[in-house]
Amino acid sequence: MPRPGIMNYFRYINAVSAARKSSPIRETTELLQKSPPTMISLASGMPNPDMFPFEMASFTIKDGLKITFGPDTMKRALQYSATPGVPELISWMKDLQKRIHNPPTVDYSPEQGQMSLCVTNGSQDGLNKLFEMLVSSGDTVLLDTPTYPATLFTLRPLGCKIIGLSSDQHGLVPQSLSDILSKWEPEDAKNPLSDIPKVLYTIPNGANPTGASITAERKREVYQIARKYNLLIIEDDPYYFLQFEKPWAPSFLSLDVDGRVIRADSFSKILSSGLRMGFLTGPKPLLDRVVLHIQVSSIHVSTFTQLMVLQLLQQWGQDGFLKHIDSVVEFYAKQRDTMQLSAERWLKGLVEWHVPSAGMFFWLKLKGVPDTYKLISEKAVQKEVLLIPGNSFMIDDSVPSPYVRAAFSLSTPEQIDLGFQRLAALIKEVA
Ligand code: 09M
Repeated sequence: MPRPGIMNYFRYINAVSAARKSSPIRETTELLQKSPPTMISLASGMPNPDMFPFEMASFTIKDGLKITFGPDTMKRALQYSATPGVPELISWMKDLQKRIHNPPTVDYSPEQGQMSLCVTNGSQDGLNKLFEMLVSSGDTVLLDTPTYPATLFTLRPLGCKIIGLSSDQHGLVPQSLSDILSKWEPEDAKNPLSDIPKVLYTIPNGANPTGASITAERKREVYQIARKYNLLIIEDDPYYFLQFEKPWAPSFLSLDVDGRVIRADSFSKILSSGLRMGFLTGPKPLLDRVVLHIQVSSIHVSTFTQLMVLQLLQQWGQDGFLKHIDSVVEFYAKQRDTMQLSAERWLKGLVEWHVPSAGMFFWLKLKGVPDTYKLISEKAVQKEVLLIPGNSFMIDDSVPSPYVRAAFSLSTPEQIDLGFQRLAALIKEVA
C-alpha cells in the first residue's frame, strides 16, 4: 500500500489545467495586501466602491438574529475579493471540516496534499471545474449508476469514456469497482500511456436519484481499492447534512490518509440554493489549479453573498449552525416519513422501493413497466403528476428504465399522497 504523502498530483491534471498560470495582477493584489500603509498603489484596476449606489442592508433571520451591512461592510461586499473565497469564511469552514471530518491531511505539508478549501458557485460549479481539470478526451471516468444527470452532462462533452459501477440500497458496490479495475494492473497507474482510470465520482449520502447512502464499511473498502489503483475520489455530498440518523456517516475525506479525496459540499439544501454557495475541500496542489480556473472565469463567488453567509455563521457559531441543521433534518425526515406512508398506502404491490436514510428522494421501481419514459413524460403529465423517469440518470439514456425519481422536498403531505394515488392509477392502467 502506498504511504501517505507520495501522491504525484501532476499525473491527474490534464493539459489545459497544467497550462494555467497565475495572473500577475492577482499577485500584485496579494503584494499590496502584505505592504505597509505607506505603499502607494497605482497598480490595481479595482473600481472605487465610493461610486457604488448601495449604502446599507439588513437581513432578519428567522430565529430573530439580524445581519447588518453598514457602509464599510457594504463597500467590502460590493468589491472584488480573493479568488479562493473571503478569508474569514474559508477559515470558518476549515474549522467546520476539522470538527466534522477531521481529515488526516490537515497537518500535511502543501506538497503532501494538505487540506485546502475554496468557495464555489454551488457545489456544481466546483464539480464542473474538477472534471475540467482532471478529464481529457479518451480518459475513463468511473461512477456508480444511476447518478446525478448534471455530472453526466458535464462529462459527455469532455469526450471521456464513462464506466458505470453497480450500486444498491447501501450505495456503491465495492466488488463492482474491483471487478472493473481488474482489467488493469495496479502498476499501470505508473505508466503515463496506460488508459487506467484515474477518477472515481460518487454521491455517498442520500444519493440523487436513489436516496441510497453508502455504508462506512463499503467506504473503507472503496478507499482501499482507490489506494491500490491510485484513483482520486470525488465525493459529491450535498445531502451530507440531510442525514436523518446520527451518528453521521464518516466521509471519504475523513479516511483520506493519502490526499486522494476531493469533497464537494453545498449550502444549497441547508441555507439557500439561490445564493449559489458551495465549497471544495481537498489536496492543496489540486485545489490551487481549480482556483486558477476560477481566476479566469467568475474571478470569485459574489463577495456580497459570502459576507452575508459569513455573518450568519459567525453569529451562530458552529453549535448554532448544527442546531439549524437539526431543524432542517427534522423537516426532511418528516417529509420522508410522509412519502413512505403514502407509498405504503397507494404503491404497495405496484412498486418496489427502499426507504432513504438521507436526502430528498425515493427511487421507485415500477412493476410491469419496463420503460417509464413515455408513461412519465406523457400520461403522468396528463394526470397531473410530475416525476423524473429513470433513464435520465443513466450513462446511456436510451436504455429503457423501470424506475422513477420522486422528491419529497417541496410538496405538502396532501400533495405527496395525491401524487402517489395518481401514479398508482397510472401503473394500473399500463402494467
Ligand atoms: N434537481 C445537486 N441537484 C436536482 C439538483 C436542481 C434545479 C438541482 C448533486 O446547488 P448545488 O450546485 O450545490 O447542487 C448541485 C448538485 C450536486 N450534486 C448530487 C445534486 O443533487 C443538485 C436544480 C432544478 C432541479 C434540480 O432536480 O436534483
